[in-house]
Amino acid sequence: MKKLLLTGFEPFLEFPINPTTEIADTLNGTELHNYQIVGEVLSVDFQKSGAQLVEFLKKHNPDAVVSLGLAGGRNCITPERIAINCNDGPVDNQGHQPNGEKIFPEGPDGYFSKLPIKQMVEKLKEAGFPAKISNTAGAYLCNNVMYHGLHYMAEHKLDRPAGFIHIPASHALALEKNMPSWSQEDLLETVKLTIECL
Ligand code: PCA
Repeated sequence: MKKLLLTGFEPFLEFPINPTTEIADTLNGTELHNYQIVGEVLSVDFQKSGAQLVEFLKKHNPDAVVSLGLAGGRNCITPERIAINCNDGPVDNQGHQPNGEKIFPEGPDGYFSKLPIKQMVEKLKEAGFPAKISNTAGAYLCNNVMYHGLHYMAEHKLDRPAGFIHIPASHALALEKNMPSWSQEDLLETVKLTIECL
């Protein structure tokens, strides 16, 4: 059976709950569409998160990588098309705030996702879940982690599905912070459907 690394993030900024934490924890250790799922939760820390992902890639040597992040305010599931070589945005959980620096000074400007993002969007919509491709993952930790993963794949010449999917808030989070939200069950179901596309 193949192995899939599924990552979520811890809560950050004004969001006391990150629905991706629960998804990574729930699917950890399960079998899905011929993949053994290894779920891991990443910090929101410019100095640490990328290195954590790379450690998990080395430790688990997965056949596929799907990283999840919360996009508070988005109203649908958005597989990301591209990661850019830039750190920017608000403070991380350690109080660090980058200012547009490159993630890897010698790295390319960007990496395209190695996930079947079009098929994922089609599959989700067929199943009744609103979804669309996003052309920007921002420049915060989600972009940073996506870039780290794809950079590692490129450097090690690993041609494997890998990339990032942003998801909306869960209802539990929206009760704390008013924003568009989905049920945690639906969020979980959509992640399972995207894995089915691999
Ligand atoms: N979302 C943030 C970082 C962690 C998360 O879940 C982002 O979109 O960059």
